Amino acid sequence: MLIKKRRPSDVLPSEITPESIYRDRRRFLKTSALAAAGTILAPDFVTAKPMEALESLDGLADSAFSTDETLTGYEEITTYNNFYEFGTGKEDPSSLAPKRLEHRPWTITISGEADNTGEFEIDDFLSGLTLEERIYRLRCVEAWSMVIPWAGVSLASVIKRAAPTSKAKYVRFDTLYDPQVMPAQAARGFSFLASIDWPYREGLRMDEAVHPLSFLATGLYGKEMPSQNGAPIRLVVPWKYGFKSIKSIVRIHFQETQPETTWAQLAPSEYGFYANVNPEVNHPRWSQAEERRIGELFKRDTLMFNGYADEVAPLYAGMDLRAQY
Ligand SMILES: Nc1nc2c(c(=O)[nH]1)N[C@H]1C(S)=C(S)[C@@H](COP(=O)(O)O)O[C@H]1N2
Ligand SMILES: [Mo]
Repeated sequence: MLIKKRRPSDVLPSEITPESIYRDRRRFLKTSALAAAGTILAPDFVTAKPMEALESLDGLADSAFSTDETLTGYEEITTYNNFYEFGTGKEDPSSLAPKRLEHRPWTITISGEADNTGEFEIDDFLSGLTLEERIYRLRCVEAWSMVIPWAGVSLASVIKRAAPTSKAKYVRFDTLYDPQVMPAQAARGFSFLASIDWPYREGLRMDEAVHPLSFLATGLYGKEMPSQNGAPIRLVVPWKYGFKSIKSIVRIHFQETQPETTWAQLAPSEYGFYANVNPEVNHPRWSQAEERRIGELFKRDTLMFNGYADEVAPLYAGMDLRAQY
C-alpha cells in the first residue's frame, strides 16, 4: 500500500496526531498502554472517541482497489459526519453516537430471496471472511469529499455466503431502528426528521452489490468503526453519493423488485435510486461539477463515478445516466 507523504514542512505541530502515526506504521497502535489512556478519557470529556480508545483490527490485508491519495485526517473523518439518526448537524453524530450506540451485541438478519437466511451474531457473520483495508474516496451529494482508509470485508463475500436465489435482483439494507438510541427516530410533529420513514434504508442492484468495489466496513484507520461512522458495520459504495453508504446495518434483504430507499422516497426529484456520482447531472439546487476535499482550500473537479469509471461504467452500459441517476 502506498500512502502519499507530505513534505515535513507541511506538517504542523497540531498534526502530530494518531493518524500521522498511523500513516507511518499502520500496525503500531496495539499497545495496551495507549488503549488504557483512551479509556480514562472516556465519555463526558471526549465526544469523538480518540482512535486509541478503539480496538485495533489485526491482520488487515492490503487491497489493489485502494487509492494512494492523501488520507483525510482521523479527526475530520470522525467529527464531520452525516448520520441523521443523531441529528442533522455535522457534529451531532460525534457528540451523541459514541455515548449511545452499543457495538455489541449486534445481530444481522439475512432475509428474503436467499437460501441462507437467518439471524447472525455479527462476529459469526464476519468469521472466516478476509478483513481488508480499502482506501476509498467518499463523495457526499453536498459537494464535499474525503479519502478514508476503511477496514472490512467485500460485500460479494457476504452475498455469496447468503446464497441468494435466482429471484434476488436487488439487495436492501436497513439501519438499526431504536428510538432510545437514535433520538431522531423519536422525533414527532412537523420537523424534517419526523418526516423520515425510519429506519434508514438503502439498496443496490445485485450486479452492483457483488461488484468487487462494494464493501462492508467494520472499521477505519485500522481500528474498529467509530459509532458516528456507522458502527459496527456499514456499507461503502465509493462510486455513488455518500448517502448510499448506509450505516449501522441490521438487515440485508434480497428481493426481486427495486427497493424503496430513504432519500429517493423523501425527495424523489433530487435523489435517484442509482445516485452514481456524476459531475454532469446537477442537484436541483446546486452544481455537482466540483467538490471540496475536506482539509483542502481549493475546490477540485468531481470525476465521473467518483473516479471509479474504469471499474464500474460497464454496469450501466445502455442506461441513460442523466435520467437514471
Ligand atoms: N443510517 C444512515 N446512514 C447514512 C447516513 C444517515 O444519515 N443515516 N448518511 C449518509 C450520508 S449523506 C453520507 S455522506 C455518509 C457519511 O459517512 P461518514 O459520516 O462516515 O463520512 O453516510 C451515509 N449513511
Ligand atoms: Mo451525504
